[in-house]
Amino acid sequence: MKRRNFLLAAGAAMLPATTLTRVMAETGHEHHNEGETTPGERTDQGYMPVHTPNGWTLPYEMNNGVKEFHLVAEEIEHEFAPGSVARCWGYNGTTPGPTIEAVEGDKVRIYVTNRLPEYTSVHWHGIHLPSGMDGVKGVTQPPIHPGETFVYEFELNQHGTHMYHPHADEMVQMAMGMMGMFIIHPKDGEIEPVDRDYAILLHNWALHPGTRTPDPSIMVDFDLWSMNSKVFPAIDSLVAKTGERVRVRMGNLSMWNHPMHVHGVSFEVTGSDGGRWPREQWRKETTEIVAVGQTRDIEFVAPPGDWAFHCHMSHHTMNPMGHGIANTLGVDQSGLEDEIRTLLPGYMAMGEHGMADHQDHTDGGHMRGPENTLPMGMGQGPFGNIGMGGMFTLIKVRDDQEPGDFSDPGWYWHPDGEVARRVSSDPDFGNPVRRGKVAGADSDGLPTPSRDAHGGHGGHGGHGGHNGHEGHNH
Ligand SMILES: [Cu+2]
Repeated sequence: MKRRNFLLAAGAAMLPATTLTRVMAETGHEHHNEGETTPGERTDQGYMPVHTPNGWTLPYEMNNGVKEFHLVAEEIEHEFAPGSVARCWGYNGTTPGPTIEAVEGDKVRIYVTNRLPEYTSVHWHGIHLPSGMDGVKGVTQPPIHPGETFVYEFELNQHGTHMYHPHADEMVQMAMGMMGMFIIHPKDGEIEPVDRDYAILLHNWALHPGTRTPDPSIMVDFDLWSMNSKVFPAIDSLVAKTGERVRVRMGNLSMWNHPMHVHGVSFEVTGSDGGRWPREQWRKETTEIVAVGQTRDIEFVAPPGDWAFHCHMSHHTMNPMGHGIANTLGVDQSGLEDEIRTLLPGYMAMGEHGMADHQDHTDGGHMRGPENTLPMGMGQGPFGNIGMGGMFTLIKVRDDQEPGDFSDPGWYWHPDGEVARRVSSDPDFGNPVRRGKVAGADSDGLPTPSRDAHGGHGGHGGHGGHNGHEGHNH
């Protein structure tokens, strides 16, 4: 029995690769490093391996010039963030499955063993291959039934950021987490070398409050928005040394497009599953939509600081919330709260001033919330609660982060005078220029902009009133 098979049989397949390596070291057995890569160190083939935050890269074995990989489709227990654990489906013990890495020109042989309760298949998304290796159940191959192992073999004739996922009962299998990244490095090296290469798979989940299994029938009302199947604050930070060239490869196998935004830099969009684009096609952006089924590579030179990196769909940076509930913004619910408490002891009305108070109540222990369900926003920063969750993480860039060191450096220490600060606690401070009708004591409470700022007041009769800008004209 091969060493690797022994470990898999011992249940080590449930452990992340780093743990697996440690287990191997601790057992004192000799093990070869073939196919295991270290982010930050170039491989024998000359490429810089990718780093998959919260994830790992699948080791391979060379067999007569062919790179052999082995994927196991199986049910797993997955934690989205502390306080939310679900029964999901993935590969080799994780969702997303391990990242597969290879080089243009490589011959690959990928074994797929099915340990799910239903059939499956694997489609190699964006990769050029013989039709019969394309993994569409019923079209190009029979199903891989539970207990069976199929083999896929093809030669890689392209480079770029690709993905893998089933094309068999895919509504269920994708909703349960079956997906992974497939990175092919160019055989002739990069136009411009990168120092850090990150791979992130975007996904959505309908893990309804109080439940433990994702609901595959949901089409729009998702509860969790994830990077590599984790939600903030459990998503690893992306780290870099000041001045390093960072590439972030993003794939999207969710049901929504995600406009991914990086603070602090204008990045260049440099590639996709079509490969790294020619230089003249690179374009500057600060937000790039990664549409469903697409991959996009972005690159930037890292400036020092803590920089938010997130989807710009505002709901995608929140955690589970009720759908289809009444809008309570600006509504005094104090009477209602007492009535509901007679039916639901402990009920707490919220949302009158926005939902920011939700996290304070949850953190303060006033409100327990449903079992196995995260608060809408969670995570503590150096300045208090972080008002975002879901598809959100930080890019942490430090002058003294060693090349190849991917450990989290903690919070940024801002130089003196470089943090936004309070200069007044007076709401009337500074006489700012304003237009429109401001909600207040003499209004009906609705902050409706006035459409007749010039019409209804008998001309420019020298009134200052709410229209402060007119004062500047005199
Ligand atoms: Cu999004």
